[in-house]
Amino acid sequence: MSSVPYLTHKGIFFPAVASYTEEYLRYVENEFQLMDDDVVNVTYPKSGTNWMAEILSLIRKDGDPTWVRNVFLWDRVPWFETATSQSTILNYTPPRFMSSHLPFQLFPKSFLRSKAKVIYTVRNPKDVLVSFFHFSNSFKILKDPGNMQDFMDTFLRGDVIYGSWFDHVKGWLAMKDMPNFFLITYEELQQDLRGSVERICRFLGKELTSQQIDSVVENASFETMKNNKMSNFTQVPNDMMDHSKGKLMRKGKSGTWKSCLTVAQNEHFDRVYQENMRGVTVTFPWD
Ligand code: PPS
Repeated sequence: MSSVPYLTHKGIFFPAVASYTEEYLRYVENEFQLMDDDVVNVTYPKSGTNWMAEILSLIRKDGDPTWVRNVFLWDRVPWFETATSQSTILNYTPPRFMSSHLPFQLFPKSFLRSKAKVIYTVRNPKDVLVSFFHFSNSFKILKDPGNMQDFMDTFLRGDVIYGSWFDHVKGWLAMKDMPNFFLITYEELQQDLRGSVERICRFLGKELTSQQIDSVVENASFETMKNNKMSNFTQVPNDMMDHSKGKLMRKGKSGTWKSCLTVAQNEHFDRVYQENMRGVTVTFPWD
């Protein structure tokens, strides 16, 4: 396995590249001011972040796809924990739509004093594992995952960027009864994208016509996003991503873990899941 180093901040790994620094992560947690009209797309990695960013971009523009076809996704819904996004965020015309993979304990403290809205998308962790495994082979700022068994062990220990899936999800679920927090799953987006878009619009207080919602659904579909170079990561520089080894828009399906994990791996995963999720009252589509 390669030894790409990681930055460790408060026990959580981050890519060791210029955009992540301890100083900036401390600034984000303690000084970054969320505004009441901010909307933050929060996820654990590989859970549908870019999909939700595309949906939100389209909702923001009332279904008009011009913005998503002409501006990079990371400029439309910038990641606020990366120092390199700071100027985009400072120059963003409100309401700001931003993304974050931060666990709750590292999220801006100002959130608790604001009415900023968080949309938290969760995905079946077995599909997250598989998606993360493949992405780690192509995204050069991530450690070489080794084989699936190696990576499953690493993932279940939480020794991946942004920490343990279990801690991330349980940390954010503490917010589930707050009026400015919206919980949705990747699987719900898959099963009923239109209904999900309608629910997201209601949460955002945004009224779209039926045709505008049709346009959001059509332009946020896997096929359309896969062909949109502003959203599909094909324009990520080669020094960061080896495009011959993988892509962001890989399968876009639920349940692909079934053909990737052995029976024994699946049983082990289930045991670790049960232990870690004991006491969690939310029922997910995969439970
Ligand atoms: S990242 O790198 O953490 O920001 O990745 P993230 O965007 O969270 O997750 C990538 C997975 O989301 C899938 N994806 C989609 N699925 C269905 N429809 C649409 N429109 C869509 N857009 C992205 C993408 O294919 C990755 O999942 P896998 O299982 O690897 O295909």
